[in-house]
Amino acid sequence: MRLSRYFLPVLKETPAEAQIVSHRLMLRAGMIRQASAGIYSWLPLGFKVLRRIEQIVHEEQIRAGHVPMLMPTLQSADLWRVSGRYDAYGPEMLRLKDRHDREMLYGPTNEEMITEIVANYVTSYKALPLTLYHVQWKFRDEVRPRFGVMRGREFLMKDGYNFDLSKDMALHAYNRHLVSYLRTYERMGLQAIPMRADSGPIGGDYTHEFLVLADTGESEVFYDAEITDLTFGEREIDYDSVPQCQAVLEEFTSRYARTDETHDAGLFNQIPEARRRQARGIEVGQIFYFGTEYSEKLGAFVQNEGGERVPLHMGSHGIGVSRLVGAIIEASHDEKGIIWPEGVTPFHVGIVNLRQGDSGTDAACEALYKALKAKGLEPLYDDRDERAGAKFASMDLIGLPWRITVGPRGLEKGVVELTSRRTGDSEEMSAEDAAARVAEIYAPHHAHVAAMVEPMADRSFHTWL
Ligand code: P5A
Repeated sequence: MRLSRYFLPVLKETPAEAQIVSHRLMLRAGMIRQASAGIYSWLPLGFKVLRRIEQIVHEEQIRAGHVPMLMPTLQSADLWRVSGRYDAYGPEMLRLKDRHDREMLYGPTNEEMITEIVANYVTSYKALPLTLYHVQWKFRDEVRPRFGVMRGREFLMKDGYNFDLSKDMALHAYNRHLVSYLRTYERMGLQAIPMRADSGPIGGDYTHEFLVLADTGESEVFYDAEITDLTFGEREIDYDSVPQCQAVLEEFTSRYARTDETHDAGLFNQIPEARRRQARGIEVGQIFYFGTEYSEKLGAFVQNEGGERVPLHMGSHGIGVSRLVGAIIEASHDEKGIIWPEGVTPFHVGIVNLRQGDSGTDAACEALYKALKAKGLEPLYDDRDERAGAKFASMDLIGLPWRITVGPRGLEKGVVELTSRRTGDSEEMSAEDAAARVAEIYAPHHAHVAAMVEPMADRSFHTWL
């Protein structure tokens, strides 16, 4: 993309209404614009990051064997009366009426709708196990929408629902989700710690929240410092394997890590004092197992192997896709702006032309731009007629992890400069070498996708490429 043809309305001033750094930077970097309280337009740069995050979520869900679909945002009140949640949900639910005076609502979640679908089509245990998910906008009329996309009223969520024959199988689905979430967050450059939590209006006995540690987080958390040494890394997990998923769950949940809702001071104090941590965190996901409550109410039963009619065991699993954009910025920025992890960056590399209009420099930038695109990368070429200082400031603000600077002085020596946004370190090299180096840096991120195309072909993965 050429910056002169893009829409990147960066702000010089710090917007007064934004209280936390991610909100300020998203406004300053021209990523979002508030439409009304807690409701945002996603401007091109913000939209690109949102899509990158969504893409990773899809890839990891599909890798875990879960099946994508799409349900509507508007739901009928009647469905929620069957589950009893129409009245229980309270003022957080946005209720509306259509022209025939039928009561509708903008879905805050989809347990009822998906259970109704499964109840209508799934009749035998042979169709199980089944996990369906979608990525769809939700609405929760939060009392205090704040911090930009972190606590929105309209927000994008990945929500998945498992249907299983027994509690044991549903707990395998729970573990499988925990494992896939760990991998999902790590690909986004985040450490998200699973913590014992409270189930709230979703209900159920088993639930973990995933928290990214940050001073601006809305949740108070207590944990054993050892947990922050754990990483999921490059391990290959067979998601169908009960013992493998169980082992990962145990590894990541055996140390003390709880939100304030489930905090137990007695247990916490048994951890050696030097390892006890009290901090704040951003909740970027939550998983639940809640048994047969929704299935019984909405009629989701199947015939088991013995021919008996039994209710399905269910759980639901959510990732805050739009909240993640803010959470990643909270975890990765400096005084100059955002620093995108390679996994989610809106563009792979920025090209800064130090002397726009100089025929030699322009030609070198054009050639580099084409060479990067030919390697499957998306460069953002700052071809505006601006001072070098202004170009650097914009690049630092929008946070692309790599920048290639092209100027007449370097070109005389046959070099450009490759700079890391994170460390600030620069290295001179030929334009060809710079393009090759950037391609190499991103190779592991692209390999995630390449490795999946073959085995996942039968699950229509290609539609997400
Ligand atoms: C699980 C999926 C559920 O709704 N039903 C379907 C279950 N869980 S949850 O914890 O309530 O939400 C899942 C994730 O959505 C994000 N989230 C929000 N993001 C931005 N603004 C909000 N107001 C908001 N509310 C929830 C969180 O990341 C949460 O973990």
